[in-house]
Amino acid sequence: MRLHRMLSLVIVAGLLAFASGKPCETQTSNSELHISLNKNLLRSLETQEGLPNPSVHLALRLSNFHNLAMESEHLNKMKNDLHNDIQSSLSNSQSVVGHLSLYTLALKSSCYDLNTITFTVGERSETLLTHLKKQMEQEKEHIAFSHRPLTNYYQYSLGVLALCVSGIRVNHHVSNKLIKAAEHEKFKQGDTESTDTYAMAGMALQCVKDAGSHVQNPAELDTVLSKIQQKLLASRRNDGHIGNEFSTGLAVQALLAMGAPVSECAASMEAMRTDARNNRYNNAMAISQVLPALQQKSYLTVKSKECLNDDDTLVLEPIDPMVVLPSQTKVTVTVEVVTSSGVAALYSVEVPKGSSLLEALGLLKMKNVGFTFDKESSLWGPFLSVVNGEQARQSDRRYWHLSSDGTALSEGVTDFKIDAAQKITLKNTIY
Ligand code: B12
Repeated sequence: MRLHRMLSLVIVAGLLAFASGKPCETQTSNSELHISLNKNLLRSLETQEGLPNPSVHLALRLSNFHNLAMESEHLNKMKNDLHNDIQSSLSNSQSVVGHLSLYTLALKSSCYDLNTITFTVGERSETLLTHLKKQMEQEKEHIAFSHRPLTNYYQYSLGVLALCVSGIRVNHHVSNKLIKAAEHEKFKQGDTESTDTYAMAGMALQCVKDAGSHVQNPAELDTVLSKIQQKLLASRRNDGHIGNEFSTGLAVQALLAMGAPVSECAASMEAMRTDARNNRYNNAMAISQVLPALQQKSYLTVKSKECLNDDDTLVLEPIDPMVVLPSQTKVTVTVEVVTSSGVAALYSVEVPKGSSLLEALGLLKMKNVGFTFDKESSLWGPFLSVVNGEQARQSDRRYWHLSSDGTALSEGVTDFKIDAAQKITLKNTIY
């Protein structure tokens, strides 16, 4: 009889836990894998060239494990180097909504007092959040005028999210533009839908809903949140990835934030764990979007972050520097360049098997056959911006699209490795 009562209690407790909607929970502990990804992120702080990456900081702070000394050193670097970089962009009237938002989220994840962070542009000194609000106003005006943000809807969503988790009431005209864009399916990258953008918009709008902020039409907000959830689930492939392996982290974060049931995330979590074990996530930026999801967190959790009793157990063991000698085996890469006017040129170069595409392009350039290129740095690494003297950049709404034997690459020039003979196409594309 007592056993029976106990069993009933267990079942009721189980049902309650289920009903209370702890979404996407996984039974088994995967701490070891998480620690290994976390250590790789920490190592990236030591090896990363260029600006300190706020997305990496955010992921480090959201993790269950920490090396507090390294995190605080990184925080200081951001407050100097990233801060100065943003300040000079602001002085040049550039839209840097994405960087401003990630910087805000990173500071907030370290429980830093945002009101003490200011930028001086011209003679005026204003807080970070004031600048972010102003930049979002400009983005909103640009959407009203030309039906697209100055940057893109991914960054626009980051802006809404960063303001919202910082406790700022997002102007309802600003959130409304995002609601309308999701409703009218404006989140495209070329002709394909951008899963990453749906995910970021989902987190942003969920935050607006949770904050109880004034929106023009609350029912419309609910409808659009379900639509985003459906979009994400509809982009789930048979192998569990949502979109591709690099959007799955953000997509799971968004589903978590929106309270999807367990069954809807388990396969995607497993797909990311398999990717991680197969070293698919080499890029620190990729890890920074995946690790929070694997630890069942989302960027929304920044809102309630308290920074009390943080673990401080992560220690980086020194690793022997591995000298990787170029492979003796050579493979032939054909490079096709298609300019904006549609003119195509073909080149060919032999490269050691396993070279990155960047190395291959470098070797081709050295052959002096008329092929040249240039790149710009970004949080994901080098972005190919000029080929044969022709620029394709954000300001022109063009980019050099990369594909191999007709299939679009899912990585950039440094991460994509040449393992077999193939034809790489660089096509100046409008978006
Ligand atoms: C918008 C976007 C684009 C736009 C950017 C311009 C714009 N204003 O809209 C365009 C269409 C140009 C673009 C192009 C590409 N993209 Co893209 N892009 C994104 C997206 C959705 C948001 C980026 C952003 O604004 N971040 C916010 C700001 C604050 O960060 P940021 O680093 O300063 O942003 C700049 C860079 O990210 C850069 N950028 C955009 N994409 C890529 C890709 C690579 C490899 C690099 C190095 C830089 C880069 O453009 C951003 C704006 O200036 C991300 C999604 C994500 N999860 O991050 C994918 C994403 C970064 N892109 C991706 C890819 C694969 C590409 C392409 C390689 C696709 C292709 N086959 O050609 C090309 C880049 C080719 C090149 N020339 O080097 C992948 C990268 C995965 C990886 N492991 O490297 C992502 C994660 C999408 C995905 N899930 O597959 N992209």
